[in-house]
Amino acid sequence: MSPFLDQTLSNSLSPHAIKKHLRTRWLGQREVCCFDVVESTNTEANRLAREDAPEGTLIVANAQTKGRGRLGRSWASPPGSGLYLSIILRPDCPPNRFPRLTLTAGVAVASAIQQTGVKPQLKWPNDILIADRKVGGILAEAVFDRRRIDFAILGIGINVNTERDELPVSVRSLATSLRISLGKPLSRIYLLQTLLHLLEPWYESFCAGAFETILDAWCEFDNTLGRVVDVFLPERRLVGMAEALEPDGTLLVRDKRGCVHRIIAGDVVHCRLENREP
Ligand code: BT5
Repeated sequence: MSPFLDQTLSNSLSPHAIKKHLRTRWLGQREVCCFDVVESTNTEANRLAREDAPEGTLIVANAQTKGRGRLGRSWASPPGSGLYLSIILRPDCPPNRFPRLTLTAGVAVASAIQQTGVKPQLKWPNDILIADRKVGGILAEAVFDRRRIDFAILGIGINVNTERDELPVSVRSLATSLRISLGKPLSRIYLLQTLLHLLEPWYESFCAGAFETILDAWCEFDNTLGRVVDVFLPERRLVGMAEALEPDGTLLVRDKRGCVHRIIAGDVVHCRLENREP
């Protein structure tokens, strides 16, 4: 039987259960904090990072009451069914490399999901999709000092055993879960351990500046390039063709007049996904 289907582990999110059989060298091997309910694991991680928690500290919750997405949006985090985690990272690199962390984490999340037997895709910059529906998201936040990243919080949410009716009506038509896709419940613990095991070397590549390899892996899961996208920028909206990624992960979008725009932090919607029926 696939260890992903081992139901004896599925709901025991404790430090002991997470560390048992965890095959990483350092990620999740030091401090692990498990909460039954928390507002947001990213908020907890931020607090712990300011108290000098070491790199690799892992914060996991069974449920979040104020799970956060990007740009003030929320992340629905029903109890017991999803993975909601944050990792404290202290990469020794300049602030302009920070956006690459989201793409790096995307590769690890997609690779972990692929091992369950479904085919994940990545939507630039932070969405994990299955058959065009969102199964997970990444929220990377950082505190910078003048020249370096002081610390980064890598927040990851995955709908694992989530049923459609556990999600708010507003996201149901665009969302899915591993259980919905596979037709079977999965072990959250084993998925978490697999994710940490895959993330550790990808993060080390990020720290070593090996972004070309990371981007190549990202492109294997790419679901954005070649599509018409709607980009919500702080001051305007841009519709165009997602043409390419620059070596630093910046998205190039060509508008209908032929002008190419470099998108560093925008909000991309794939046009053909709007107005989907549940
Ligand atoms: C994200 O934001 O996708 C990042 C989500 C990160 C969540 C993790 S959970 C652990 C850690 N602690 C936190 O507080 N957050 C992180 P964004 O790209 O802004 O997408 C948010 C949008 O996704 C929402 O506006 C909804 O449309 C949709 N959404 C919300 N909850 C969802 C869910 N459970 N499944 C699928 N889509 C969802």
